[in-house]
Amino acid sequence: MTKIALVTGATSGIGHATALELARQGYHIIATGRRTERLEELKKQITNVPVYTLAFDVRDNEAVQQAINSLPAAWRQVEVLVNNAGNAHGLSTIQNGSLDDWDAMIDINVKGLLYVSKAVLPLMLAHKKGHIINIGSIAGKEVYPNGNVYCASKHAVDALSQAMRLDLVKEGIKVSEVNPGMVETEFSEVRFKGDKDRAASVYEGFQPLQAQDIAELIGFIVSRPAHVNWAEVLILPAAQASATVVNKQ
Ligand code: NDP
Ligand code: 8X3
Repeated sequence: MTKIALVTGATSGIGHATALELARQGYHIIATGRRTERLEELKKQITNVPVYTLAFDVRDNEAVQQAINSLPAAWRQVEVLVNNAGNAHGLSTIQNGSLDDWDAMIDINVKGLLYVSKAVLPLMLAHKKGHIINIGSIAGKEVYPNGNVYCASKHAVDALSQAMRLDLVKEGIKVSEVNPGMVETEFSEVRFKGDKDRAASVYEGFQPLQAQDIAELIGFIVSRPAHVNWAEVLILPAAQASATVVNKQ
C-alpha cells in the first residue's frame, strides 16, 4: 500500500531532513517550498521512492489551493502532512518591531499553516485517515525578550494544534505537535536577514539540535501503531533548559 507524505518547507533544515527521513521509511514524498532549484536537488537526492514537487508561497492562499488541487490522482491520498514551513523574521522589542516582519511571521507561520491544512484536509477526510504534524516551538510554550511576534505566532500554532485535534478526532485524523528548542538550520540566518556571523553566534558554546534530530522524532511519531498518538513533544538540546537558559561554555 502506497503511503504519501506532504512536507512543507522541504527546501531547508527540518523540512528537508524530514522529507529524507520519511522517504527512508518508504513514504512517497510531496515536497514543497518556494525555491524550485532546492526542490529539484531534493528530488535527485531521494532515489528509493517517487518525489513530487510543488513550488508555492504558503502566504498565497490561491497558489496553495491551486497547487494541492493540481496533484495527480496517484498523489492525492495524502496520509501525513508535516506543517513545517515557517521562520522568525527579526528579533527586537515590540516598540522597535518592523511591521513587515510581523506580517511575514503571522502570514507564514499561522495563516500559511491554515491555508495548507485547509487544502490538504479534504484529501484526508475522504479516507477518514491521516496524520498532521505541526511544527511549533519552545517559543509556543514560553515567551522570551524580543521574541514577541514570533512567540505569538508559535503560541497560535500550539492553540491550533489543540483545536485541530478536537475537531478532527471523530474523522480518524491524528494531530501531533512537535516543539523544538534550538536547532541549527537556516533559521537564524533568516531571522537576522542573511547576517551569517550573527546567526552562527546563536549556536556557539553548546551543541544545538540538528535538523536530523527533529526528523527522526517525526519519523518515530508517524510510525506508531494506529491507536497511538504522540500528541505533543518538546525536544531540546541537552544544554537547553528553557527558551532563555542555555548552558554555554
Ligand atoms: P529553515 O530556514 O532552515 O527552513 C524554513 C523552511 O520554510 C524553508 O524550507 C523555507 O522554504 C520554508 N518557508 C519559509 N517561508 C515560506 C513561505 N512563505 N512559503 C513557503 N515556504 C516557506 O528553518 P527551520 O528548518 O529551522 O524551520 C522549520 C520550522 O521549524 C519553522 O516552522 C520554525 O519556526 C520551526 N522551528 C525552528 C527551530 C530552530 O531553532 N531552527 C526551533 C523551533 C521551531 P523556501 O525558502 O524555499 O520557501
Ligand atoms: C525557534 C527556537 O528559541 O529561537 O523556534 O525561538 S527559538
